[in-house]
This record gives sequence, structure tokens and C-alpha cells, in this order.
Amino acid sequence: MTSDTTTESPILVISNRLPVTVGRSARGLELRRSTGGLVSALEPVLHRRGGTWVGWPGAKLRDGEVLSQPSDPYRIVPVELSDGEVARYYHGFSNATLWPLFHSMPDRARFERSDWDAYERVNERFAAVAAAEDGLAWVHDYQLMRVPHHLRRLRAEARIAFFCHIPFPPYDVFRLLPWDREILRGLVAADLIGFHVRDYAQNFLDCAERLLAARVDREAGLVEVGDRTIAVGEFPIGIDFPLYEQRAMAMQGRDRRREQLVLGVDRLDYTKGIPQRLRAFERLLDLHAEHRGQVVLLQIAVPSRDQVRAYQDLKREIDELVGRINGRFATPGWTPIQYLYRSIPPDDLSALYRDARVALVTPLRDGMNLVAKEFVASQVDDPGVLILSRLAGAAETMREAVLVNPMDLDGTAEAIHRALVMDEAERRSRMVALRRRERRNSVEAWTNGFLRRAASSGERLLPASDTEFDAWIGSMLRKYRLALFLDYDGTLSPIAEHPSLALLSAEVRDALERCAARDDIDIAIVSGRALEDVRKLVGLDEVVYAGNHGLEIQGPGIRFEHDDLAHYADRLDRLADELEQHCIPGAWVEPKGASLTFHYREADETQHERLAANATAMIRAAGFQPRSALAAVEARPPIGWDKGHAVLHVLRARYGPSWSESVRPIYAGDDETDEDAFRVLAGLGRTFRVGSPDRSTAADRQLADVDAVLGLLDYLARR
Ligand code: GDG
Repeated sequence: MTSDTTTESPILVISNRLPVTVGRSARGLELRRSTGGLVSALEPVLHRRGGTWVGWPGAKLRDGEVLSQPSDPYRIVPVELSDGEVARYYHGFSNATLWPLFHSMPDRARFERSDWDAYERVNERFAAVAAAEDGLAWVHDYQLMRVPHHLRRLRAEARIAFFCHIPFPPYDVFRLLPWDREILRGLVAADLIGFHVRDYAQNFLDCAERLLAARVDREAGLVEVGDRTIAVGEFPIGIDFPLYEQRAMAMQGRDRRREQLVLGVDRLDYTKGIPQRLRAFERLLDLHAEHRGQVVLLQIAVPSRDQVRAYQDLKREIDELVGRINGRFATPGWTPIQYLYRSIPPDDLSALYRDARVALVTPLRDGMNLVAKEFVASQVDDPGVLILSRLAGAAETMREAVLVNPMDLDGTAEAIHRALVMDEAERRSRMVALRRRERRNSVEAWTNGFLRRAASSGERLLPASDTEFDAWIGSMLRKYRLALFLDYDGTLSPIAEHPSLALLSAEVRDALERCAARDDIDIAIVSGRALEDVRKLVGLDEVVYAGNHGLEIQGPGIRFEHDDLAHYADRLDRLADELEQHCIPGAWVEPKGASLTFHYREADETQHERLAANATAMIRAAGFQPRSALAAVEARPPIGWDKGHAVLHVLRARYGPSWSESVRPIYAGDDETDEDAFRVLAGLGRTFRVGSPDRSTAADRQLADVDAVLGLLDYLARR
């Protein structure tokens, strides 16, 4: 994979389905080109720039069968799924968990671990197939939200963009998902994350801030996770406007329908609000008898996900409603509702769009809704009226539509009435504005806009500003004394080749000294290093030092050593000797008083795994706890004491058992061992995780790197 970032690099599209549907007949493999909106959106750029489309072909391939030829403008690469995976990853986690939840219908969502496991496995496979291809990776939709993460693992330098075609739910709904953080971490491995409308992007930023402790800049649309910055923005999708316009014009010869036609076109899905729409139409006939015998609602419902129970139930509900309403109102010459449960050819659809007096687009929730846009593009003659649900993404921009709340049956019935009696001047002025916007914001503009942004994203956030720090910790500092806890390696000093090279920069030293000089700040350094080691590196007398993850603590007014330490001293010496004997060039043992670390950073890379495994086994055999660190394994005495205990010990020793009445702690650290401190301080002060953790953090916020910590120290010293 190349990391070329120009706008003209090849494109690597990754989506659940391929742009072709695979079938099998007596003549063998048959490929049918899919006609969906995504295909017509992306094929032009793939033709222009070249590239690859990775996806599921929808059927099993036999050995040697390929989906594209070298002469084709772009490659089509299949990801194969077993029947069980289709059931669990696709029908299960994608369509029975994420789809209802993301449409804010949690009652319909099922949460099954085996579905999640299949989703994770399939996403990993998509990423593995994609990792072998070139180009700017553009991952599509809710079925593949873990792909950016797995792709980034395989190709650290890849440029990855993600687009979500469905809504992103508010935090309160999203966090019902037992795998909420995993999904977010899957996404933030991308460089750009796109949504249809601003609300969804803001919901995503809320979730990233609250569940990943990420820093977000809502105005700029940036989220910072560890040392990476991800752009998040709204990119409302459009349609191929000229295509629909021309098709509608080509239909000119057809008879216009006599009746006043009200049209509904949807996949049969519970998000589309079809039963509510039918009831609203019934209400219209109740409230405005003048439309009886005149108006027909034609509802096209394209069969979708029909193996799923909820969709079968919905189908039955609609069948019954149509029967009941027609039974109530029909006359020998007029049937109020015509209902087609099938897909119709594109030309016929265009003819209906063109002839309809009213398009009734009333989903309960919809990412965007393309039917509304296709209807508008097809109004080439006497203009009709678009009635649009406020809960469709399309309502964010299509303000000249008649907007309704689909749950409000009376309101929707009145809107249909209004549309049916609206004079031509009003219909025309609304439609002119709608058409102008959709013509400009076509799907081509969407693709180009998104890809331009994807090529330029990757900006760094500004160092946290005073305003931001004020919002996080300002009010707390005005009322309380500050106990400032800082880890050393990776927090105050960047991780170095060798521990002895990790020194404080002049700026960090200066900011630390200025903090230490203030009367209202007390500093403690909490490190995995030996106490003497870290004391020498920092060298400030007024500071408390906690070495060996807090097993030994010394400083003004405190001298503490854990009781059990002496007991382990001899055994630790023996373990050090044993490990020394196994050292190869580039591996060494660092004694740290109460613990030791076995380093292998500079040893031959092919030996890393073996060295780590051996050291871990020896440490365990000697009765110590192994803990893996960066190219190192630590051996710690099996004493139930960690940085969390150490922090509480310092607070009690310095300020007494009621310390929280007068003191607020702030803790910054970059390591897994700092998580223990984040956990005990939750709600008692403010905690910062430095860098980009692999797993989730218990800290309140993240800071990108040592420079961001410097920003914090400088703020504390100056304020
Ligand atoms: C997802 C999001 C978002 C329908 N019936 C027939 C037919 N269609 C075509 C329409 C339209 C498409 O299907 C439906 O698109 P929507 O946007 O309305 O809805 P979803 O399928 O749920 O799509 C949605 C979209 O992704 C894009 O990002 O807007 O919110 O849910 O193009 O024309 N086409 C033909 N015959 C039919 O009977 N030929």
C-alpha cells in the first residue's frame, strides 16, 4: 500500500457489497452490475484514478474464479464469507444490532457476543484483504467500523477515510452497545470520518470525548486520540442529478395519471415509517372527505432483509393496514391505497416520480434519504410537492420541503392536504430552490469534496489552549490546593533508546520548577524506576518521589517502604543473575531496587518474541509478577500495591485522612501502570492519559505527548 496523499492517488473502496452481484447459471459464473447509488457515485472516480473495490460478492466463488480482468479500469477483489458469518456478522451484528441502535431504536436491537465476535473476525478479514492493495482507503458504512483499526495495525502509514451512511446516535443511545469503545476505537484509526449531517458528527464527537477521553474541537471538527488527530465532518451525499432529470424528461410521452398521486418509495424497513404514513393517509381521508375518490397513495416497498423476523412482522402489519384502510374507503371505481411489494425498473420509477403530485417521504429516522432527492430531480414539468420527515438527514438541507413529524398523524394528514391544494406559484418557488441545491450538491460533488478532505486531513491539534484547560480544571484550582502527580518516562520525558538517555528538556524542567515554586502546588513524581534513579533525574528537593510504582516513597514529610519488600530482596537478586545469563547482545537487566526490568529493545528483532516469552516464564517461576512494557518485561514482587495505592498514600500522609476537603489531585501518565491511579482518582480530581493507548483508558482526558504535558505544566505555573 502506498501512502501517497495527492488527490489523484488510486482509490481503494472497501464496502460490504461489491459493485457486482455474483450469480451462477448453466454457463457458469455470471456478474451483474449493481445499480445502487454508491456504485454510480464511486465508479467515475475509480475509472479516472484507478484502484480497487474490496467487498463481499454475495455468493461463493470456486477456485480460480476472478471478478475482474487486467484490462478493466479497476480491480474487484472479493472477501469471502461463510454461511455462519453471513448470519452473525451481516444479519446479526450489522442489521439486528447496529442498524436499529444507530437509528435510535434500541428496543429492536439484539446484543449477542457471538454476533460481535463474527463482526470482529469479518472486519479483520476485510482489512487483511485491503492491506494488500494500493491507494487511499475509503471504508463505507456500519458493517465495517472495525476495518480502519485493523488496517492501521497492518499498515501504519496508510491513509484511511471512513463514511457512515446511517445516523450516528446520541451518546445516551450509543453507550447501550456493550462494545461501544471498540467501535469508537475502530473508527478513530481513520484519518477522516464523514457523516451526512452535523448532528451525527457532533454525536460521534460527544461519544469519543466521553468514552475514549479524547480531546475534541467541535468547531474545527477534530478529535485527538493519543498522538493522532482525526478530522470529523459532515458530507451530505447527493444523487446523479442529471441522470434523474434526463430520465424524467424521457418519460414525457407517458400518460399523466388522472388521480392526484401521492407516492411513497422505500425499502421495506421499520425505520421508514410506512405504517405511520398509511395511518396519516387514513386520517387525511377522515378529516378531508373532499379527497375521497380523488387521491391515491401508491406505496412501493422493496423487499429487504426478509429472512429477519422484524421485517416479516412489519410486512404483515402493512398488509393488514392496507387491507383495513382500503376496506373502509374503497368504492367500485376507486382504491385509496395501491401497494406494490416489489422493486420496479428505474424507468418506471422515474415516470412515477415525475407524475406524482406529492412525494411522501416520512421515515422515523434516516441517514439521508435519496428518494427525496430523486423526486426533486424528476420534477421537470408542473412541479409536485415534497413532504419530508424532519427526522431524515435530508431535512437538514431541504428546507423548502413541507417538513413533518412522522409520529404526528394529524400534522402529517394536514401537510398532505396542504400539498394537494397548494397553488402552482408556491409549488414552483419551493421546487426551484430545492432543485437548484440538489443540482449543485450532486453525488459527484460529494465524492470530490470527501476525497479532497481525505487527502488533506491529518492536521495536528493546537496545543491545548488556556481556555480549554480553564474549562477542565480552572474552577477546581481556584478553590483547592493542587496535588500534582506526574509519571516520568513518556510523560515528562519522551521514551528514549535507553532509560539513562531519557532526560528532562530545558522547557519541561523550567515549567516543573515554576510549578514547584508555587505555594499552592505540591508535586509528586510517580515512576516505575528505582526511587534514587528518578530522584537524580528530576533533582528537585521540594518534590515527593515514588519509585518502583510506589513501593518506596520519599520526600518532604514522607518516608515509606512497603513492609514486604525486604522479604523479596534476595530472591530478586537471584532472578537478576538468572536473567543475566540469558541475555544476548542488545538485551540487559536493569535492577531497580524493589523490582527489575529485563530490556530487549536493541536485540535482534527476530529474537524479541522468544526473549519476552523466556523472561516472562523465568519471572513467574521465581515468584514475581511479570508485566510487559515497551520492548521490556518488568518483574515486580507479588505485593498488592500499585500506583493507585501510592497516590492515596501520599495524599493521606501529606494532608491527613480528610484530604479531599482541601486538596484536588491532578495526575498525568502515559503507561498502563498509570491506569491504576486513574481509577482510584476517578471523581476525586482530574486525570490525563498521555499518548495513544491500545486499550481504553480510565483517565478523564488524553494529552497527545510530552509537549502537551508541558502545556499543562506551563498553564499551572502561570495561572
Ligand atoms: C442508506 C441510508 C442514505 C427504491 N425502490 C426502488 C428503487 N429504490 C432506490 C431509490 C434510492 C434507494 O433505493 C433508497 O435509498 P435511501 O437513501 O432512500 O435509503 P437506504 O437504502 O436505506 O440507504 C440512507 C443512503 O444509504 C445513502 O447514503 O440516504 O439514509 O439508510 O436510490 O431510488 N430503485 C428502483 N426500483 C425500486 O423499486 N430501481
